[in-house]
Parts: sequence; C-alpha cells; structure tokens
Amino acid sequence: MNEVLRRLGIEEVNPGAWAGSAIDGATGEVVSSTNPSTGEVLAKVSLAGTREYEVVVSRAQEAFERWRMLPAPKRGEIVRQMGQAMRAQKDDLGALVTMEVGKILSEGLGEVQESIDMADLAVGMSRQLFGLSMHSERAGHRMYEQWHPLGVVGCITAFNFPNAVWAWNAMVALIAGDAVIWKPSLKAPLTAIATHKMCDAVLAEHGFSGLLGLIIGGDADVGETMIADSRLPLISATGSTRMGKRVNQVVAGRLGRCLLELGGNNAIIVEPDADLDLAIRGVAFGAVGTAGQRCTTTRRLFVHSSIAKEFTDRLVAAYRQVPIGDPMKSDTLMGPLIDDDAVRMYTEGIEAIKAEGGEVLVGGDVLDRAGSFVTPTIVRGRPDMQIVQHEIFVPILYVFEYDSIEDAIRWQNDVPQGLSSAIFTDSFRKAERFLAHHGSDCGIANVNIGTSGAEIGGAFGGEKETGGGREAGSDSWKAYMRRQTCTLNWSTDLPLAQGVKFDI
Ligand code: UN1
Repeated sequence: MNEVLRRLGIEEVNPGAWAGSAIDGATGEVVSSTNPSTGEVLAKVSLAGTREYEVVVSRAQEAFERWRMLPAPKRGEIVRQMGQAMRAQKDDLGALVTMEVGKILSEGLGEVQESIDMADLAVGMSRQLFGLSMHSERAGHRMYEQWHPLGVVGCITAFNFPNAVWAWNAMVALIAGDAVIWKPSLKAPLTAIATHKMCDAVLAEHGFSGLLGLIIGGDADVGETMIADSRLPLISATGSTRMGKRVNQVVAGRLGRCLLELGGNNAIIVEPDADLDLAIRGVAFGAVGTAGQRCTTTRRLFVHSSIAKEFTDRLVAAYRQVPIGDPMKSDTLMGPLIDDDAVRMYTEGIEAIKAEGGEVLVGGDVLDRAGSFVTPTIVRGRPDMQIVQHEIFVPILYVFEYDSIEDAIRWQNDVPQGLSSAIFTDSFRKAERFLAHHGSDCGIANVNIGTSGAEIGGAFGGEKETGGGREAGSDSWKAYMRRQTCTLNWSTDLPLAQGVKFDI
C-alpha cells in the first residue's frame, strides 16, 4: 500500500462509520476508491447503513451535550489545534486529495490550505459571536440577542472538494458549539476518513471523541435517513441542484434548516478595454482548473465582438498547450475527470452541443490512455442554445460574442444558477455597472479575477438554483447557531409593549 495512505491511517479495507473510533457492522457492500489518473484502486470502504448511522448520531448527541458547556473561546482553542494537525500533515493530505480526485497537486495542497485557513478564521470567530443590544420601548427594560449552539449538524459533501467543504462547515459549527455528522461523496471516502481521524485525534485529547461523526453510505438509505432526521436541526449540503432540491424538500417537510451550495453556471465578461493577458489567464484557470469540476468553474465566456476573434484565437492556442496528465507532476495543469461516468457526461455533452449546432473550436476528445482524461474544450455558443442552461461538470467552455455590456450582463444572468461571475475591464464605469444591483445576480461578482478560487474570508455561495446558502466568511457562524432575543425587566412595573393595557 501507498506510503501516503499508510501515514494517514488508511487500511486496505476501511470501515464506513466513524465516531472517533470505527463503528462495527456494515451493510456488506464495499466501494473502491480509485485513482482517476491510473484506474488503480487506492483502498476500499465497507459502506455503513442506518444501524451504524444511529450509533454515530447518539455519540454525537452525547458529545454535544458536553461540548456546548465549553466556553466558545475554549472550543476555538481546540479548533486551533485541529488547524495545526492539518498543517503538520498538509503534504500527505494534499497528496491524498490529488490521488483520490485527480486535481493537480498544487490544488490538492491548496484545498488543505483552505481547511487550515478555515480553522484559523473559526478560532477568531470563537471570540466574536456577537449579539446586538437594543433599546427597549419600555422604561427599566433591557433587550439583547444572544446566539446558542444548534445541536448536531448534518454535512453532505461532493467529491470535488473532499476536504475543504467539510472544513467550511465543521470548523465554524464546532466553535458555534455544535457536533457535525459528515456524509462525504462515495467517490472520495478516503480523504474523509483521513480528515476525520486527524481531527478526532485532537478532540480525543480533550475528551470529545465522537463529536465529529463520519458516515460513508448510500444516498437511498443513509442519505435519506439523515435528511429526514429531526435530531439534525441543520443540513448543509453541497452538490448538484437535483440533490439540493431533494434535500430542501425533505428538510422543509420537517421544518428543519438547510444550507445549500449547489450548481453554478458561471460566466466571465471580457470588455475591449480589458488587460487581455490577465483575462486569458483568468479564463484559463477558471475553465480548465480542476478539470472543470468546481462549482465555480467558468462555463460561459462573453467576449466583446471587437476583440472576439483575437481573444478566442489566443484562448484556443492556450488550450492546445495545456499540459494534461499525472496530477502529481509539477508541470501538469490538468488532471483527469473523477471517473468514467464523468467522461460519459463529457462525451454526451459534446454530442448534445453538436446536435444544437454548437461548433467545437478546440478539444472534445477523450484521451486514449489509462485514467479518465479528456481535453479541455471551447465551443462557439449561441445564447439561445438550451444546453447552455445546464451545468455539465466537465471542462467545456461556451464562447459568445456581444456588442453591448447590457446584453452581456442580461445573458450572463439568464440561466437558472447564480453562483459566481466576473468581468475583465479597466473601465471603472463598466466595473461598477457590472457590480450594481441591476448587474450580476450572482452571490460572487469579481472584477479582473476569474470566477473560481474564492478566499475563505468572504461569504461563499449563490442565488437561484445555487441554493441561496452562504458558507465561510465573516458571519457564517450565524447559520450554525440559534438566535434568542431576551427582554429583561429591572423596573418595579410591568408595562406592556405597544401601549396595551391589561390591569388585573
Ligand atoms: C466547490 O467547487 O464546491 O472558490 C467549491 C473556489 C473554491 C471553492 C470551490 N474556493 O473555487
């Protein structure tokens, strides 16, 4: 077995349920985690079922009852130590991310850095869980609001950020006083196990093993049980819009809370006055980075007609030179897709594009080698193409020409999703027009930066079918806490609000 896996505590066959220690018993079903760049099996996981889920929930509930009693800054101190544990093992964990999901090593390491940054941010937050104080309309009364822990939070994550998206949620939920049960993607279970072990070891030193739970199981049994479980006041889910709609319906049915981070269909607008070198780099990273498998991936490009030919030609030339291959090698810029299902989505996507009259300018090929490799693709698009409305989670970029910025902004907004957006321009007016309330309708709007690669200091998430949730960022802790308004009467009278009289 691979040294990195061994150092991270991964076995050849791993249990699928963890509450600190592994929970015995499983469904009997085993999944293999495969390296998408070689097709080699890294290790296996025996899937957990609803019985193991029950054990994970009850341990988390028990630990929560004690954890909530720790003052928030003390919880922050333990989260700080988790950040340190991830720092110490960043190289191995980053390499595992690369081996398991195929993103290039610098991105694998970057992802772990994002989790470390989240821990640091959460430590600071643990001393800033501010409530407001208000002036009461009644004499001798004081009003204020305070925030309390929510309970056991459910966290569902996707394959493409198998470490950081959990950290966005877990680091903040922990300082808020919550427990977290994690259901990772079955396509990236090893990163989840390694991360769980690393963070639980820190909790165990302080007597809180089991506060973080991990349940690796199917959507139909474990997933459905989890979202329907009223012991979990909040379900935070990252993934497809289809999945998010299901989660939202079930959680709404029990009047629980959802935090959704779903599909994107992100666009970049390039104005004629833009620094084109910058724009080429921004578009290339946004569209090709992570092999097009970020929710923030640039999927649509609007180029002003006066520069469309020059810009598209340059971009096509850049695409032809993208080094595709082993994501562990430092000169590779694009690794494989996650698996052969994704390759199928890619080829079917290209077929559908051609059927709608879309012209492939570069790419469109599946590489004839081991692993799930395709070429990054640019398609000349028309705004009326139906397929453009959908997020296909592969590196396909549509290019459109426009004449007026008003059209570009309108077309950019004319999709069901609303995650990330960007404009490249050196014009202050154009930038402000794009950022105005009648400009981009997305949760993220950038100027002279691509659509992906957001920092954790800003709230992350999007509107419309992206689900409306916000994770990371300054006040994200509010999603993981419940708000309580307190009115204290220190007078000797009992005046009623709104002047109501009730003298008895
Ligand atoms: C995702 O693809 O689900 O902004 C998250 C970015 C990263 C997070 C992406 N910081 O691209």
